Amino acid sequence: MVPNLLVLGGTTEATALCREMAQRGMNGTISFAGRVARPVRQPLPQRVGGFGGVTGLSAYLRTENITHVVDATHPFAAQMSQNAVAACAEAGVPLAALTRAPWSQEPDDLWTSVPDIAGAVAALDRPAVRVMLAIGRMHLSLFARHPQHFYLLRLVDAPDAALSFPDHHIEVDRGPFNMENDLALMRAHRISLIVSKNAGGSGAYAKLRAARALNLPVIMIDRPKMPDRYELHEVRAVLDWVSHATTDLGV
Ligand code: 3Y8
Ligand code: NAP
Repeated sequence: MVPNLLVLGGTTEATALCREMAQRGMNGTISFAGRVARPVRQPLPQRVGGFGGVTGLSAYLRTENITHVVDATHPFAAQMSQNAVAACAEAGVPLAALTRAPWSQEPDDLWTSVPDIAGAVAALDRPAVRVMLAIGRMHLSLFARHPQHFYLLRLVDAPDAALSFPDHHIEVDRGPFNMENDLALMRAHRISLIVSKNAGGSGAYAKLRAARALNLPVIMIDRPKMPDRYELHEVRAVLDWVSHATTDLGV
């Protein structure tokens, strides 16, 4: 049986995997939720939009004759990862997650860890500061509870409606980011506090390097709990798994 992969994408690692698969002439499709207007062009065929829950995903696996699923979604995409575990079990398709280790605090880092986004909102219940809120768009409205702050918001797409923050600046940009730009951004807006998800990987780490250089405190949001699944951390390990998992299927 020739492998035919479904890569659940949306991360730097997913893109790297697709590039390697294309170079090897492997069959596969990368999937996006459709969260942003123009997902980055990928070297494999791509599909955009939800599957329709677990049943939709397991039906997709069958109709598209998917032989392996690689969940290379972001560590905060917990619902997609849960659905992938359930759908692959239902359809009897091998699943591996391509994920990255969480960032750990360096000696000069000034982190305060909070368990989730609500924890980050609660941590902003303080007199006015100038916050770089670099957690995207999906949960912004929760922070409107603290209008006393100035917010530097970094978004992949310009918002289609006015935001309810009285004092904010929107930076429309997509990563991967670099330290020089993030340093300049924090200086230009006189940032005194950063809010970040513990995304891991390299694409979003620049702001933490910049925060360290400027001795700025960071509210670090811990990752949501993930279901038990087979986890890998390197593209090469995924490709090895595909060949072995194929063999395990006896063909
Ligand atoms: C649609 C697909 C690649 C993938 C690149 C990575 C790195 C750059 C850094 C900051 C943090 C944030 C955000 C971020 C980064 C990579 C990676 C990563 C963080 C794209 C992409 C999609 C998304 C969705 C988007 C979320 C948002 C989160 C912006 C593509 C560009 C903040 C996560 O407007 C929205 O609705 C945006 C939604 C989910 C989190 C949120 O809650 O708003 N990612 N990001 C995916 C889909 O439709 O399935 O165009 O490439 C991908 C990338 N974004 O191939 O190089 O691997 O993490 N993405 C966070 O970490 O906090 C920005 O500003 O410092
Ligand atoms: P989520 O909350 O875990 O998933 C919500 C629903 O979105 C899923 O049930 C599924 O809908 C759909 N979905 C999610 N990822 C999908 C994918 N790759 N392909 C097809 N459908 C998908 O997901 P999220 O946190 O909104 O993340 C959405 C996308 O953005 C993912 O690709 C993720 O890798 C990327 N991303 C997220 C973050 C973040 O901070 N959350 C950061 C960077 C990149 P159905 O139930 O209908 O199938």
